Amino acid sequence: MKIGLIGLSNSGKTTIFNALTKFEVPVSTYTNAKAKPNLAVVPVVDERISYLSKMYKPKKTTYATVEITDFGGITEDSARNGVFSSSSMGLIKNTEALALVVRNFHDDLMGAPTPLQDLEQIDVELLLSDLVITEKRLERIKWCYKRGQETNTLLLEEKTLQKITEQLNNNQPARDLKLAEDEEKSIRGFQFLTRKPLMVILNSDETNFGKNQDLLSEITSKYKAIEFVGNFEMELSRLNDKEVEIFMKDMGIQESARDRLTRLAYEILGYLSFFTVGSDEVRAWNIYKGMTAVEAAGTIHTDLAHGFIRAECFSYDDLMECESERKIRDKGRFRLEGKDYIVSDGDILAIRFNV
Ligand SMILES: Nc1nc2c(ncn2[C@@H]2O[C@H](COP(=O)(O)OP(=O)(O)OP(=O)(O)O)[C@@H](O)[C@H]2O)c(=O)[nH]1
Ligand SMILES: [Mg+2]
Repeated sequence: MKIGLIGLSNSGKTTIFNALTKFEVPVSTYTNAKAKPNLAVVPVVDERISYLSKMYKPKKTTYATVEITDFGGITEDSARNGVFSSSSMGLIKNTEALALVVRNFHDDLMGAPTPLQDLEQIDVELLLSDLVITEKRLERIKWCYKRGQETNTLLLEEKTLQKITEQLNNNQPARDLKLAEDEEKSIRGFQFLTRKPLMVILNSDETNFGKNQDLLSEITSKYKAIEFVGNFEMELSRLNDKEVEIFMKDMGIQESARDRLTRLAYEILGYLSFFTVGSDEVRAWNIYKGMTAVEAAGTIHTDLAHGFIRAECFSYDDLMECESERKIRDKGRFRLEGKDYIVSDGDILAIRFNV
């Protein structure tokens, strides 16, 4: 799972990146536009995996991972000059979801926070950035037509890009546009920013954290959102577990920043986890909700999908209840599932296949 942290300059992206990753990238009030994005891969802490690992005692335990990238700030009018530098743009295209960091703390240089205006500004910049792409490409397609290259593929791409352009011109993100499968395919290469799933991170101050219900409900009328207290949570990542627990309770934080972020990311991406277990490895895998057993097999290895025979399956909850695989069988909770079985969150799968 790959998530990109974006937002206006000085909204606290790097601070939150540090809180999420326990990295210690320097934060500063002076934006360095040339700064390279920061990148970290962190495990998704899932107590189910920890438990399975205790039970199966495998040689190796593999958690699912989140790749977090902290991009440079978006500045006013940056869409026309490129919201992101071309090297950042390459990285951002690879992210699956965007986490938009919005400043909700007083800053000596920037003054009082204006989260709703900031949110609107980023929205506009992202829309414009996509519009620049559609317009450039549409011009290019026209040029191809003039040279007699009027293929069906190009016609379809043109039609789709026109739809997107219209959507963006109406101030609507491309993600809200329903596209047919072939239309979707025709524009896949562009990775429009407003087509990526988006969440908002309201980055609040120690003094106002937890007291922003009105603001949050206004934001959540449009986006999925969570509130962080960036500076504080960055400091937490430098303390030991016992201290962290006390400080979090003090601030009224239920779960670590990383856990809150990954939970929301699973939700906006429509992800679920299934597990594979054994004496070699206990491992968590992410797939989209609605994926079938054969698709799940394919995420493990393409050979497993090609040679798929069946999936042997039981649920984590059944294992908790029955306490052993044998009792699961005794109780008739052990299932044999075919290709089209829709995998559920917490399924434990063993794929049988022919090579
Ligand atoms: N009071 C307060 N200050 C914060 C918080 N988060 C970040 N800051 C401060 O805001 C300034 C900018 O923080 P960064 O994390 O560097 O912001 P950024 O979004 O990465 O900035 P750019 O990379 O320049 O776009 C620093 O001085 C931080 O200490 C917060 O939650 N509360
Ligand atoms: Mg930064």
